[in-house]
Amino acid sequence: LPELEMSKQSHFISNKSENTSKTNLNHPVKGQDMNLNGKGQVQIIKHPVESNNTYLTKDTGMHKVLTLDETMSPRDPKAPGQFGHAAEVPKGKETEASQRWKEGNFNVYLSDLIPLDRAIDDTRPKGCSEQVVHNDLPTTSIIMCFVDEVWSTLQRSVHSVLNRSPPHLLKEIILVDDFSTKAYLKHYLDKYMEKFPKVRVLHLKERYGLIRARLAGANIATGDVLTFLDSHVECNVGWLEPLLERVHLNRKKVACPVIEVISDKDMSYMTVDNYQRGIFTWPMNFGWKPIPLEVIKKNKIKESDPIRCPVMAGGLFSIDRKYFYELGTYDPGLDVWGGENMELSFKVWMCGGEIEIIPCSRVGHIFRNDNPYSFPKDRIQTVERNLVRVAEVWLDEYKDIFYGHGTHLLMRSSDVGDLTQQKELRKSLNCKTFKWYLQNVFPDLHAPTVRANGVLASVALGQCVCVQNFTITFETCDVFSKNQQFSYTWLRLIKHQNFCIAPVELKGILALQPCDNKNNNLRWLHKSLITFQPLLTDHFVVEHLSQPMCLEVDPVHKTVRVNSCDLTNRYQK
Ligand code: LR7
Ligand code: MN
Repeated sequence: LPELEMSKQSHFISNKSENTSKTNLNHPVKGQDMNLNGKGQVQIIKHPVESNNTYLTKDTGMHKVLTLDETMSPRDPKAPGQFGHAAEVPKGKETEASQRWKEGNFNVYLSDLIPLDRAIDDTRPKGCSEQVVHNDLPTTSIIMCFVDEVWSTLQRSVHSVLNRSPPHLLKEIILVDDFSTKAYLKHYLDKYMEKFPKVRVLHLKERYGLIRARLAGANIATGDVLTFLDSHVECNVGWLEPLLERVHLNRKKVACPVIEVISDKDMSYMTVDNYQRGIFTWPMNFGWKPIPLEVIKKNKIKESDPIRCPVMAGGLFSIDRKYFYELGTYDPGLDVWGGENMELSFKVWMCGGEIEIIPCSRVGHIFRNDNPYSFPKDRIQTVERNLVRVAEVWLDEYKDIFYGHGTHLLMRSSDVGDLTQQKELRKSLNCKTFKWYLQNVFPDLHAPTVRANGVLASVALGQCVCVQNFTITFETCDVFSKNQQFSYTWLRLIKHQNFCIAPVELKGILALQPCDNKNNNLRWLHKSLITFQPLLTDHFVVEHLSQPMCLEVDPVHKTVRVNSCDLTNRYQK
């Protein structure tokens, strides 16, 4: 994360017009006291667009992206945190600051200290300020939901949208209060936001969780495009038009800004590396992965070019409102937090859309180590349950990879709710398979449908397990022999065709049973035991998952049995 630099102001459209007759006055008159929390006035920017629309009537039907940011010459350039710099807790206030950390799991004290409308550096890559967009872009509704968000942080999020979005494109900001407990959100929020005609507040009567809260916001939205944001963000200059431009070009594009980092410790605004794709690793953990340098070079990808992403981070994106509903929105069965970004990403790609990161659009987000609000049920179980719903609906035969990577294995049978509607939806939308997604959208994901394929060789016998007439015996190893072929599945079954090795002995011979993914009794662990005895290094055993029993060669009958695990026993290797 490179050190922040003060940016040049040359390419910002500054508002020299003093014309005050306006129809689209979302902002209170300059000079009116907005200081409701004692931290100095908020600078309310009057955009040239409001008084002068001539820039929209160029012959080309296009105009240069509007940056509309007077906060680059802020009222108080010396204020702490200004220009996105790190702020410091004053001497003697350290205890207070550390006590207040838990209000939001970040430095709440500093958030209260820095201006609500502070300037941040223009971190857009080269070329962005010169980019042109259509004059007839769609309007957008901003939807921000929150539960017990820190007041100054919520205000700053709203002001950054108001100050840095072209007013004619900003239809409304919908604040969805997800049944917060804090008094200021119950009583004070509405009063403060009344001053901004475009801001609407929706108080939910019970805790909906972020997924259903977003849906409640979407249901009352009137803009052409829905733009979802977290409630602890700062939108950077020119952030909105590049997102709307993509949706305008193709209504099935879902556009995400680059998410930059607002430090939880000192509130500094830090830019991030370019060329990052949103990806996931098993078991469906979201992450970032850089595009390899040779790919960038070969394809002459510019820093400002949109980046197609297998998945989105989740919190910040623009989507055509009607398209969002055509897709069936989110699975409303997802609870509280987590997994919804995977769900929407798979749905978009597999059902004909695209997900892109737009480098010319940048929004800062406070990254925290822990959720600052409580979960109605256990947090981990909530997220896992959501992910299981996603896996069951979207992953097809690949879902076992997901199950095989986590503790999800045992979650499976537990209640994840009814999925018929979601499965029907997928059918009625005629969505493509997960296999298609892997081949076309995320080819670099390692996704073999089984853990391993091959033979089961006994070190002691120097022979391989083979299946003849439904009995298990040994013969000379032959990797091409069909009878010796086994696969070891993600659900830990040892599978030969449709039969699996079971820890049950019939007449001294280990049984083969029809495979059943739900049968815990069929699961085995392929364990590599590293010991300090040279002969035993890489001693592989096959241990039953729930009983402490290992597969063992019965040399007399030339078959396999189970016995208590014994590291020194060569017949178990
Ligand atoms: O019950 C809830 N009700 C809510 O309204 C729980 C949360 N919320 C609100 C909350 O106040 C916040 O504004 O929902 C928003 C997101 O919650 P966070 O900020 O606790 O989530 P996060 O930033 O830790 O996590 C990311 O993953 C989430 C998974 O469900 C959501 O998709 C978040 O929007 C998402 N955030 C981002 O994508 C920002 C970048 C993070 C990364 C990578
Ligand atoms: Mn967040």
